[in-house]
Amino acid sequence: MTARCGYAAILGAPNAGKSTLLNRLTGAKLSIVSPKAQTTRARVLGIVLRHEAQILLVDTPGIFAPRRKLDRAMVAAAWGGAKDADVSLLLVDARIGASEAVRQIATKLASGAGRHWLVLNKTDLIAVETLLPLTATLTELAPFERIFMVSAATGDGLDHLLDALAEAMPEGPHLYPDDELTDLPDRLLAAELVREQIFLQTHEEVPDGATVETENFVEREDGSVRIEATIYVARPGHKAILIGEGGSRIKQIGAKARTHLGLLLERRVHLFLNVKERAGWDEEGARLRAIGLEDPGG
Ligand SMILES: Nc1nc2c(ncn2[C@@H]2O[C@H](COP(=O)(O)OP(=O)(O)OP(=O)(O)O)[C@@H](O)[C@H]2O)c(=O)[nH]1
Ligand SMILES: [Mg+2]
Repeated sequence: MTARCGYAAILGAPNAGKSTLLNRLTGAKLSIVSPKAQTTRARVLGIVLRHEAQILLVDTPGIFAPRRKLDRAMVAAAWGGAKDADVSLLLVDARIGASEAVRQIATKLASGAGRHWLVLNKTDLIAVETLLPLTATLTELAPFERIFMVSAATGDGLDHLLDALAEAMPEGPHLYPDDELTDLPDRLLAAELVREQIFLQTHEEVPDGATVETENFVEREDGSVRIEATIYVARPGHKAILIGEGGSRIKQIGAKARTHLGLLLERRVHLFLNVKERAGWDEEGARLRAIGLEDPGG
């Protein structure tokens, strides 16, 4: 068999299940997931080996109407993911269907070059009869080459999707070692897992206004790793919420993040968290670059 290797970008509205899909397909928790929209902020690469093909899956931030500089950088990163892809998957939450946001993304995707596939997700939550009319509506907006119905949560339909992706990858040598899962540095994975707990343990405004940066990452002689991370919050009140009564919240955030990180890095982790107030961090180029985004300017 010939070696194949290529990029498949996962695009869609916020909360469609893009990161859940990436994690399920790679079998690792590479991209953070939460029930809240706009969880993913930068591109996350997941490397999947299927038959002779290396499929480089790119999870992207959900596409929405941007406000802050941070938002604009996120949306630019999502479309950037599509630009370089051999196949772009439009992932749609089948329960929500052809919302205005989904229609806009489908139309813009269709106007660009490359191959576009439609993937209806969360099929575990809805009646099958609703899928055909939804497919008809969306294919009218964009001429999708192929259509898949999956559940990223249960794994339904994913074997079929992976086989199709493997076949669609262009011939060529593998770009990454086959046993690698991602190109994300451990420091960034650590910061992301802390951010995930902020999404899961506090309310909308707090995670939306927070960013996490790893300041120190030291491998110790006993094989464990010592990590110091800073959480920046945009609003004064948010620092107190994150710390919680007697430090209880920040302790819980750290404990959960440490467990997930230990599993991912396969070693013992000592995690120390700092919370700092920094109004306007979401307009700062340096803060955006620290989480893997490009400064969109302006
Ligand atoms: N029932 C069900 N829930 C799902 C499925 N896929 C994802 N979810 C849930 O949908 C929510 C959003 O999932 P994410 O993977 O974070 O969505 P996303 O598209 O990456 O979201 P953003 O990063 O904000 O753009 C989470 O609560 C997931 O558990 C699915 O197939 N079935
Ligand atoms: Mg995501």
